[in-house]
Amino acid sequence: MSPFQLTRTLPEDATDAALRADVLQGLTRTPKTLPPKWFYDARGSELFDEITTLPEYYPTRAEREILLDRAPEIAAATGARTLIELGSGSSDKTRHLLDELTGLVSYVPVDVSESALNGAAAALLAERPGLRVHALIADFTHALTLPATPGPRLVAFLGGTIGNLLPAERAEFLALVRTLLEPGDALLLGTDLVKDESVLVRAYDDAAGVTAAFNKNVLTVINRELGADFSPADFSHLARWDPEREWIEMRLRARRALSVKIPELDLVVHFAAGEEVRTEVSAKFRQDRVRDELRGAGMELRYWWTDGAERFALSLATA
Ligand code: AVJ
Repeated sequence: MSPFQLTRTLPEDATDAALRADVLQGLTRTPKTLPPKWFYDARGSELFDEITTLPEYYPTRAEREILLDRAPEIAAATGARTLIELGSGSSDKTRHLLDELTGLVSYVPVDVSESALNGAAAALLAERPGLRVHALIADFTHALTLPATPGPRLVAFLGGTIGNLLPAERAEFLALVRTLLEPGDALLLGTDLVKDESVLVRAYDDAAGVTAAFNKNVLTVINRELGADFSPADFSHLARWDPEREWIEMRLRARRALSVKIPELDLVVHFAAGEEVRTEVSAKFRQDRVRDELRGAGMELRYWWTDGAERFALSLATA
């Protein structure tokens, strides 16, 4: 059997249908919203990679520090023979973990991007001959059918991406993860932590303007995919901290009153001068909230690891 298998659980046109539905819904409601998953076309993924190298954007470095420090403990605590990574992208952040999980026989990266999966698998197979890679093209916020691979299994959801889900979506997602776990399996979860507002806002509104370009890229995606005529220059980038809900919101604010045609949806969208579209929520956590939400989904927090500056946490939970 080939060491690499790719399984598509999403129809080829699923992305298209989902984008249309999200844009129609999001731009015809008040206040207007767009889901963050549409940032990540090839250009958006490139901009995100650039964000992770910015001096202001600490989460990637903080998580890497924890993974480097704790990978041996994670390997010992889980004895994982299969690693399932949700939203694996380029699998870069998993490398330290893979290096330490010496008993690993199967790696199951799950992502909506086929190109990311192929690239990641090729790199890994070169480094780890003998490892079986079973890549899944799937939207992990919906049901997941996993390949039959040996346990114990470790499910990893890194980067703090869980913060992009709203509380109800988070509960639903964690309940889905719980259904993937058999006795002896574990979840490794990355969460960004609540901290000083100015540090958080700078991380989402960097001096070089990379995050602004990333935010506006969603307009370019809608132009290309749905024939819309957004001028990104008509919008300004905003990052706001919501102290009650403890999340960062990214928004795009119309600099003047304007209308945008979206031919593929037979839609004209009007923006008032100063009107804002929420494009991303990035929730920040405290240990209590992580423990409570895991427990609400039938899991128990076993380990809580932070970087030295306590900016980011990795949680290990079991069923
Ligand atoms: C990839 C979802 C973890 O929320 O910090 C970076 C995306 N948005 N800068 C985050 C993002 C703006 C990032 N995640």
